[in-house]
Amino acid sequence: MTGFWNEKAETMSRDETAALQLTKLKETVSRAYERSPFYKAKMDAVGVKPGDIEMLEDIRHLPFIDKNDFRDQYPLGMLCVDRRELKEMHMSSGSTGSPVVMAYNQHDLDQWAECMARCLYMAGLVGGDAIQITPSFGLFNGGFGFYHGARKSNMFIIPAGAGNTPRQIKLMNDFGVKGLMGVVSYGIRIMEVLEDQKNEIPTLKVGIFGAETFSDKMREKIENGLGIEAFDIYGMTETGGVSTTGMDCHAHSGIHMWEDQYICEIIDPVTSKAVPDGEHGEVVFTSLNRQAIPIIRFKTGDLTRILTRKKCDCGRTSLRLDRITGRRDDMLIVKGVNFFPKQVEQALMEIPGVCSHYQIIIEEVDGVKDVRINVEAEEGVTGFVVEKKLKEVLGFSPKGDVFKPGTLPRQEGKAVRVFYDSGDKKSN
Ligand code: DLL
Repeated sequence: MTGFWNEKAETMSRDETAALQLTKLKETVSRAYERSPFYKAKMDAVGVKPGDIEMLEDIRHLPFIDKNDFRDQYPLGMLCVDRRELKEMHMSSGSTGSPVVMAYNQHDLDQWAECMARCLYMAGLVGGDAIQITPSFGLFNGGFGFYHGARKSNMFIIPAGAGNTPRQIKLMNDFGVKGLMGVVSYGIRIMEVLEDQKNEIPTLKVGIFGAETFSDKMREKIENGLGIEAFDIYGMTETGGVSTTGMDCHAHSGIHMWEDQYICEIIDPVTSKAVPDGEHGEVVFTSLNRQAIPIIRFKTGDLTRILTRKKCDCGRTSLRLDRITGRRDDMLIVKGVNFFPKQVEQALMEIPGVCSHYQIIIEEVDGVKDVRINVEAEEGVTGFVVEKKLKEVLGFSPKGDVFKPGTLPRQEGKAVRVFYDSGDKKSN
């Protein structure tokens, strides 16, 4: 399908984008400074005033914020509008500390719906199509994010929420669902149950997944298992939720960032200095069109790179981000080798007969760390095969244990892949 949800916004020239960003940046910084004691104190501490923003590059003089600021300002310390204007809130708890809250006035809900509507249209879903939303409807932004965008796009919404996979499959078949929305691990779950049932969903054409990293191989597996084209949707509580920071198009050559809505910078996670396009680093977002809780230079913790600022084959002109490698705090260091869970996944998925569920166990004996990989696989796949493949990819040999399909534990919501032998677990 060709065309755009918002042609003007999605195809503007680089110069037009830059001009719009500068105007919106000045507005956002002024509003934040005038209305939020939090932002005023932040800017005063580094001696920057809104009037100092004269060109886009001046963004580099503004201070960063991060998750800790959100936590310290719990519940509504960062608010820039009257509390009585608020219409909705979402919250992420993460694994540690106070929760992160994002609040919305009507303008912000409209902005969220606009970002999602662009994503849905980009995936080939149009008004009247039946879509099933499987992330939970609650404080997690996933369920409602898809909902607001699908309402704006006039779709037929099946708000299934999380869990009860056999019922999800029945609903998709009974109502002729064309688009499935979910966190990546739930896409995998549906695929497994379909396989067990020797069932299929003939009407299903499109899957939109995110909230977790997934390797290209895993994407391929999901596409084949569900008979769909899978899209990688990005977003987070702090930017305003799923879809706000973009999705890939049919060309699957990077995530189209909505640049009229956000400025994206990539910085070195250690020095916080900007890195050139193409180099990996931490993603930093500044919102340009959000009122209740704008974000200015929010360090996401997510690692990736800017692939290109060139026009895409689809006609969109926004910069494209590479798919997310992992979070800064997900990087594992074992025997001097740094790696991300996604690399382990990519390697495992290349072994014929290996299924989609795995665990990375970090064991520590006498202060020395080691890794064990538990993976589900068909008969015939041995621990030796797994170890050999991982050695090729990681450069050292973790122990590999093979389990029968369906025997490793599953979680609802985002999957937990990394476990520590003390019994702690770390989500990724
Ligand atoms: O996970 C929003 C979402 C819901 C996205 C449903 C896609 C689908 P949070 O719970 O605040 O919000 O978690 C945000 O999840 O900083 C990334 O680390 C990770 N994440 C989100 N999308 C992707 C993705 C939702 N497409 C955090 N690929 C972010 C990899 C992702 N990681």
